[in-house]
Amino acid sequence: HRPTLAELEAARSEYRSATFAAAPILAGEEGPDGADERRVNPCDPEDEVGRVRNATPDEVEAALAAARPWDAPPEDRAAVLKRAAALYEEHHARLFAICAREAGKSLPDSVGELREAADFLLYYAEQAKTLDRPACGTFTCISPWNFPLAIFTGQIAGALAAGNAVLAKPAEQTPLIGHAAVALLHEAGVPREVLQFLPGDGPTVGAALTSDPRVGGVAFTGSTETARAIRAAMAEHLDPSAPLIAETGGINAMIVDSTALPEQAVRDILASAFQSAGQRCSALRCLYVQADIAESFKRMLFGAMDALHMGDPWHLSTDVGPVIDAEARDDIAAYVTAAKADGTVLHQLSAPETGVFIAPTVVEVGGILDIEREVFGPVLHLATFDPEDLDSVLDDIRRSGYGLTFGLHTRIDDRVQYVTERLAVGNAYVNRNQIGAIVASQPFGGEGLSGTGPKAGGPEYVARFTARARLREDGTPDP
Ligand code: TXE
Repeated sequence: HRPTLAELEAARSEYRSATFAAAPILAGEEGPDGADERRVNPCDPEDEVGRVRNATPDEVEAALAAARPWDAPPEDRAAVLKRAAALYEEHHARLFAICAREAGKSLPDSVGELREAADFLLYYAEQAKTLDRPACGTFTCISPWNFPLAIFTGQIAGALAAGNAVLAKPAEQTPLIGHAAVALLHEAGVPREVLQFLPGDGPTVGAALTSDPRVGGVAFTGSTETARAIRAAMAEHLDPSAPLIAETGGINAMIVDSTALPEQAVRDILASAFQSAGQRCSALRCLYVQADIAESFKRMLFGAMDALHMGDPWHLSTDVGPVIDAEARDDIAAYVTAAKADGTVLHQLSAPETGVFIAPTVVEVGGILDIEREVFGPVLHLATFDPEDLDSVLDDIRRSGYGLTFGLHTRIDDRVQYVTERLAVGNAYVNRNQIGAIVASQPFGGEGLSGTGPKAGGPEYVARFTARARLREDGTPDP
């Protein structure tokens, strides 16, 4: 379903000032009433989007005790997941509204979230019918705030398709969207003891849900650091056969050589680096431009940046919305301030006064190795290279240790093959925008520090949510 402009306008007027609530959804009795922690719009601190009550330790325990794998036949599970996709579509206006007001997502981004979430449900429903191994038991799904509907739903759908019980913990920043999604999954027919919802903090609720021996597997998307903590907790407390499906960050590069079509490269760079205010794990972080075209290319890039419009994500003219919250804004702003002090800021737009905005910024660097960490915002690093040094650019990119996305703009066919053969990245994009998953046709996932695979939206994903019951001939488990 691609909403029309009129539908988007209707969603805006219907849900502009509605309030939402999130609290645990358990199989058995739920704890105290009353969601009391306020959630406000990152664009407008006066706009209360809703209230949240996090899961108590007793509720986490009750959820772990009540969880039951989904013993319905695969065809029935598939039918329920497909019904859920239809319900998501039916309730699109409400979901768009929460995505925009809780997560600062632009309307096109929210439309993308819903389409990806629905596609995951439909695709994994089909995969459910082809599995020949049993479920792991209870799966914990821990998701980030930057794709609060698509990633949240994709993890749950994968685990459910394989017949697991699911304990879903949304990111602290986006419980309202998670709550709405779980309510629709239940309405579609997922039993309550099969899917429970536990909003709460990472170090409390998240840690409890990844260090209990009753958990048979964990799906996680977020930072590499948290993935490491979860892996350590699992190694200590869970059965060694319990899988960890981790999708983490990236310091993603793009190379633009002198044969590239500059208009096309600029358009793709703006989308890759600044869409969603750069808060995508797939986002372009470090652009390498061939030195002999660098001056003219920079002029063209900065001119195009000047035309970007920052503001309320609900205005269709908005290209760059806010970042997720004040903490993220302060963190990115401190990074940009330090770059300014070093004299490396090449270009910067100006941000609106209210709301947690970071203006798109370009910082000059010597290469990826000068970037200390993944800055999760609209900050693009720029380096130049001489064509005879292409190999050292590739070395530099490899040494970051990440391997999520990579982009190349060139019209030299041999170079495409040369470069892509030498980089271990999950998704490489040639002469196009570095985006994420296109379910069923472009599976998405990373190598190295960027994750464990298998790729979301691809044919192997759901099978990872099953028990490794099979052994190879030499007696070792077949992953
Ligand atoms: O992630 P966190 P944040 C990466 C990206 C970015 C960073 C920041 O690198 O810079 O994450 O996002 C839960 N045990 N990506 O700070 O902290 C937490 O509650 C169990 C990549 O939000 O890792 C939340 O639900 N769970 C990316 C989830 O982990 C714990 C998408 C993610 O939080 C926990 C978003 C613990 N000890 C961010 N600590 C992508 N690949 O798309 C935290 N959590």
